[in-house]
Amino acid sequence: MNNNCPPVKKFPKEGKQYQRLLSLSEKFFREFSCSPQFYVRAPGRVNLIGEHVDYCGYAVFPMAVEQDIIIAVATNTSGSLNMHNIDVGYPEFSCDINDFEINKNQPTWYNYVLCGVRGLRDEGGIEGPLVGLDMVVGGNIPPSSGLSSSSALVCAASLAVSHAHGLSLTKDRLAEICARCERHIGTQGGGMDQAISFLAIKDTAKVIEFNPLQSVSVTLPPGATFVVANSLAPMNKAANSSFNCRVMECRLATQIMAKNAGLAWKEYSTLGQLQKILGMSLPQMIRLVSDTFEPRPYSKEEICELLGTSPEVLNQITLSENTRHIDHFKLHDRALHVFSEAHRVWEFKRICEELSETALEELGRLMLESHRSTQLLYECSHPKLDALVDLSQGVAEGARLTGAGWGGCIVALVKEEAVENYKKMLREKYYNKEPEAEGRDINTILFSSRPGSGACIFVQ
Ligand code: ADP
Ligand code: NG1
Ligand code: MG
Repeated sequence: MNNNCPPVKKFPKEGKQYQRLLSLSEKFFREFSCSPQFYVRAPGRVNLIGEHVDYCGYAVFPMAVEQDIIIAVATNTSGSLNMHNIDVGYPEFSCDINDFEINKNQPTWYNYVLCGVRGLRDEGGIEGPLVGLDMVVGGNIPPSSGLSSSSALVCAASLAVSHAHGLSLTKDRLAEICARCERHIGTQGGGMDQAISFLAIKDTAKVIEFNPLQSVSVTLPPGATFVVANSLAPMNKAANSSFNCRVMECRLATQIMAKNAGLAWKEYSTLGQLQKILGMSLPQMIRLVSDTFEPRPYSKEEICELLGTSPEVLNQITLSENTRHIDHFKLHDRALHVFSEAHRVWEFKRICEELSETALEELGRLMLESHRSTQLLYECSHPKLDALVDLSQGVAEGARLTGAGWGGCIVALVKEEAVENYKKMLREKYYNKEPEAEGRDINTILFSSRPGSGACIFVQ
């Protein structure tokens, strides 16, 4: 193993992590009558800025959170994959590790594990059949909240398969394989979640670029605290077509602009690819969007006319299975969001590096602009997320939805000395009035987050 591979760490001797590993080990013994051979851990993430741009080929700015998925693992000789979960809400599941189907219409928890296993089976370079695995999964990332619990589960599962087969895959390679894995469950995401889960380094956020995957650590300004607040409106991305519809709207905008530029439109699928070939700056792309599209929805027939193609070809070349039924697409607003958000990511990085006296205010302003763009142009916010962002104004430096949206969490930038006051304000004005918060431990739904470390393996 080298430094580029997920580190193998000694089983901790005390602390919260130790307690969690211990309870996984005990449950493992109860279910399988033996001890786990090793444990894998993959963290969730909070994206600070750069939303819905990764699948368009643009850089994002996430940091790993402390919360994670841990899986206790041992090989078996039966060739089966047996999964249990510490949380009894996730029922046990078994299948043949070399012969299973992933049901796209059913985003049940074990399907995410299967996505990770499938990714390694297809691309890990394992010769012959996979060895059977027994697993107990335990996680503390709030699910369906935009903190990427699903990808943490996928990444942990693939790391389990990789370690069980003695592979030495680098973090980059694992991130690339896992970025494609979740597509087996239907979501056409871009790779941010998997990249940060493997590449995160404690105490720094990362700017991550794609095609090829590259990342640089960025130190956040001193005194900047990022507070995550869960709106408690859940959103399972794989359960409907809203997420993929946005991916397709960006793809359709790309193809129409490519066609207008005299390019072979079928060869272009991301706005980033198009920008590159046109050799234009982001502000120029923003102007091109306004010159090309009107802010109204375009019907599928009209899009076919603009591309000079038929609905059948569009279904086949452009649209995902779960977006073929959609008859209207917004192109202007979606593309405008992507290009302006991509620009904000570089601005955010520049401000972190230049560290002027007004850095926190400037970062906060970008975060608020980003939120308004997701709310008004990308239409992926939720009234509860908007309420949290509005409440944050004046107390936090800025706030925005994080992750895919349509529910889930916001992230707020708060000056260190204002954090207690900010949390108190949200407790009084939001959580005390929110029925879903009743009986919940407030520390699991409203918490400050420091940049955490990336995926690893624990051995005893
Ligand atoms: P997000 O990635 O934003 O948290 P998703 O909707 O993409 O939300 O994924 C959430 C799904 O991930 C859950 O419905 C569940 O199937 C799975 N999941 C999350 N945490 C766990 C866990 N601790 N154990 C098993 N499955 C989990
Ligand atoms: P979450 O928040 O985990 O649903 C999704 C995508 C990301 C990215 C963000 C929006 C997956 C696995 N994740 O994240 O790639 O596109 O939305 O910025 O599809
Ligand atoms: Mg997810």
